[in-house]
Amino acid sequence: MSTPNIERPVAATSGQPTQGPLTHDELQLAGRNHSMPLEALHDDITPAGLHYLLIHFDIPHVSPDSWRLCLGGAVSNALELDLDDLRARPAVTMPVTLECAGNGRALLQPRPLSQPWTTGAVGTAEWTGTPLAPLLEEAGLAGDAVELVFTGADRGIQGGVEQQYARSLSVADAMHPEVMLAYAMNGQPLPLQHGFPLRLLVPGWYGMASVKWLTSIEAVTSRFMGYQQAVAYHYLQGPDGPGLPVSHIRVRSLMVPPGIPDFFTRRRVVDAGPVMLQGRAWSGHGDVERVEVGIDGEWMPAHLEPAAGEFAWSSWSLVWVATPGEHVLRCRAMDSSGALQPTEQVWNYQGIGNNMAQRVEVTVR
Ligand SMILES: Nc1nc2c(c(=O)[nH]1)N[C@H]1C(S)=C(S)[C@@H](COP(=O)(O)O)O[C@H]1N2
Ligand SMILES: [Mo]
Repeated sequence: MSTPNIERPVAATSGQPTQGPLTHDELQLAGRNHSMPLEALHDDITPAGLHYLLIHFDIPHVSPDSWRLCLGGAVSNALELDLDDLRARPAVTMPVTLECAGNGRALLQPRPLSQPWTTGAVGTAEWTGTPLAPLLEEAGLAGDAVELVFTGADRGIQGGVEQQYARSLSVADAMHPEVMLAYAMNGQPLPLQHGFPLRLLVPGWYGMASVKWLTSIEAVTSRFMGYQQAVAYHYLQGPDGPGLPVSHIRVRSLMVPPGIPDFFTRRRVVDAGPVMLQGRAWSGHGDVERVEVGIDGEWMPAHLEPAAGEFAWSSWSLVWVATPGEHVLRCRAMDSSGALQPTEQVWNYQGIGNNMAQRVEVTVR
């Protein structure tokens, strides 16, 4: 099976990973899909406008008046709900750290051609919605239902396949209590770009699972083989699959780059003396247990605060006494599964899950 890379434009540049300069196609994607500026790591909650954004196709135009969510397929009681129906149901609000599976892709060498993220494809918003499990219970899943397929209103072509953006979850995964249908972000109706009027939210999983502009949930009796499920989002060593499907977020930490940036290179300039290094760390495989900061290759434990929520990042800090000269700062986290961020790249064909420890070069004056 040929497995073209997930967010790669089907254009002259698609094909093998490259060592070459950034392509026009990557630039187009980078302009549409922005990172979170790392200085936003200062705050528990990322303002919607600073939260990273990933949209494969176009933002669909959805009219809230005619919009309906259809829950059907292998169920005994198909449901059709409008936004008021969903808002009238029990509501939960939860901070959730969302990260794109492709975060770190453009730092890989060679570079898989797709959305060229460096490190900022992450954000933590306070999402409000209604839990999915009770809705599935009301719909009455058939005994032979194995998965739920979640389909968005957006449509496009990827890997030569015309499609609606769609992903599935096993019945067991979909029934997790934290999985919700979200209609608000940071206390406001979902912004258009984040899935208005409704999105799925699967806390702990990389972002691809959290289908935006949700229009239907279908219970199916065999595994869903749509493009975003069966071709994209696999850990692979080459173009041929199947590889391992991508699910939960790998442990990662990031720091607010200290001092001030150079405009063009963004290299940091810092004054000598005590500098408060701080950042955030998160994992979809359990709590963050430790964060270490590397100063010129020497690792030191950082102070770690409790997470803002079960599926939200934790804040960390460490005072560094900066001495004049050139320095390399890094950070790495370990989670309760024992996973530790690598300091060297671990390459894969789609450029997925690259949680290599961040590296910040600093000139101290
Ligand atoms: N319908 C739809 N849902 C989608 C996508 C999309 O392109 N279309 N992108 C996915 C990917 S790859 C990610 S990382 C997250 C990004 O969510 P955000 O833009 O709200 O940060 O949405 C996911 N849900
Ligand atoms: Mo993503």
